[in-house]
Amino acid sequence: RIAALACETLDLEVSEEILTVTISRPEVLNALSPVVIAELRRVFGPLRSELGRADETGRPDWSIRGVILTGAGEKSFVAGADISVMRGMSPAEADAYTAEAQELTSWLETLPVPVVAAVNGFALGGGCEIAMSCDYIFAAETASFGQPEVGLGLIPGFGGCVRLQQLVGVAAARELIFTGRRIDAAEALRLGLVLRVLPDQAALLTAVRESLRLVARQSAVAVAAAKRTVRAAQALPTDQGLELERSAFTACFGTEDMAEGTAAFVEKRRPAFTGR
Ligand code: CO8
Repeated sequence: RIAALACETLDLEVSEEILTVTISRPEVLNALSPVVIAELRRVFGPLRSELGRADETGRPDWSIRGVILTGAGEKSFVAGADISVMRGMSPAEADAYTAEAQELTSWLETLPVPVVAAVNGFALGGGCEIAMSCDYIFAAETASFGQPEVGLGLIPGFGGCVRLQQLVGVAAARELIFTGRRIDAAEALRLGLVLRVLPDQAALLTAVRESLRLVARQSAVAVAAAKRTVRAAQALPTDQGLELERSAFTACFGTEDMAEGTAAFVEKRRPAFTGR
């Protein structure tokens, strides 16, 4: 149903339980206009509330086990917010635009399945920021990253001041944001912004798909609980994080998947998970 959504700026494809969302405005290096943000919201809003939800028979919807977010073409992932549109905005319009965009990044973080950014080229400004709201980033060797907003008289407004320091530490985040300089994939890997670098776009998409195929073999309900717990723990002191983890861990003992996964281990067979 998601793949059938008609979008002007997104290509949607579902294959082997993996949804690929390709931001496609190649003429402006896939810059994020308000239309792109609105269309991403139309995809991820419903997906967030539907995935994992049980139907009348109690069967949860795990028809999508992972999402790939990428950009069309080889040159760019996303070259930031659309500067031509943004420059005409009033402060009130900019506030509404950023509120919608920021909420979208929270949706990506709270989607009950992993979202992986496949960064094929430029990931600048809002492009770097949307990638950082994914669970992890794989990049092609030709990718580059940066927060160039200060060169436009702006600051990162799509989560960059918050998430970049979580990934690379506060000093590196400050230096990148204050200078606006671009870094290549190798430096992004060294800093911890990127998890893996692949030689080209084809290898990149294969590697991301492989990672999500591995996820799809695990218990969906356990992966969702793990994603939820890791995110919540980021904002908590250690003791409270441990408490939260314990209660999420204990809750797994009430799932069919825990009974199945542990039985399969003892019986030396592959588990047949139902996601319940
Ligand atoms: N917005 C609008 N148009 C763009 C953008 C952009 N962000 N990036 C590129 N384009 C357009 C260019 O204007 C050009 O159009 P045209 O052919 O009509 O002249 C076309 O894309 C191709 O770009 P270039 O000719 O510039 O290609 P180059 O290879 O020479 O350069 C660069 C590529 C280095 C990526 C260069 O285009 C560039 O610097 N782009 C802008 C990068 C940038 O500053 N991004 C940050 C924007 S601000 C931001 O993201 C704030 C986020 C916070 C709010 C988010 C809410 C969603």
